[in-house]
Amino acid sequence: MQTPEHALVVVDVQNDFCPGGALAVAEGDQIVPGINALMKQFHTVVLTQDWHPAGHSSFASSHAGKAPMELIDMPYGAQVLWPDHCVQGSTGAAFHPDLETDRASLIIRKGANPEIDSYSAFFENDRKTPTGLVGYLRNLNIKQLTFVGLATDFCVNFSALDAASLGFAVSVKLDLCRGIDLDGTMAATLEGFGLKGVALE
Ligand code: VGL
Ligand code: ZN
Repeated sequence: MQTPEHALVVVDVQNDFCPGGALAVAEGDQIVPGINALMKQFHTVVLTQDWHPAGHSSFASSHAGKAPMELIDMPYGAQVLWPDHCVQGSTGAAFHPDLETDRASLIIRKGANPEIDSYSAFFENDRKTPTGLVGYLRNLNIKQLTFVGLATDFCVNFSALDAASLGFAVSVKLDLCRGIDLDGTMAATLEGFGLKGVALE
């Protein structure tokens, strides 16, 4: 069992990020049994859930002439355009059916603002609008975070880096993550973890 000051954050283990889903991450479903086992070792488990309104600005379908995986400039910076995914209330937005969600004390939903995407569990992609997660964790005196989930190079990446910047001791359990790898994003993610002191397990 981990100490009460060490929480587990399970990022976006949702149907749309698993094989057969709208934004499938290769082998995304294979991490579910290991995450279920790992959750039993933590007093505090937080789940994140990508949760977009229909017509979200991160969807390629919301931009005439744009295809998924193209980049556009948003007021807050560059944004990858994605296939429609994790639409609020849809089956794709639901957690993988085998994920044991009962031990989670908090489910934090992100990406609900139609104008701003949110990869990180802490801040939207404008890098300043908070989700509220840091207040929850600090209120519980949590000092250390382990991240697992999907996708390694997007939501796990941004969440872990923000956690490190916020002063938590951070590790990522790579065997319980899977990535998208868009033009070298996996290599860049691993390099960033090294630079920011995010430990790899
Ligand atoms: C994610 C792309 C778009 C993720 C979410 O969970 O990594 N990636 N929305
Ligand atoms: Zn999303």
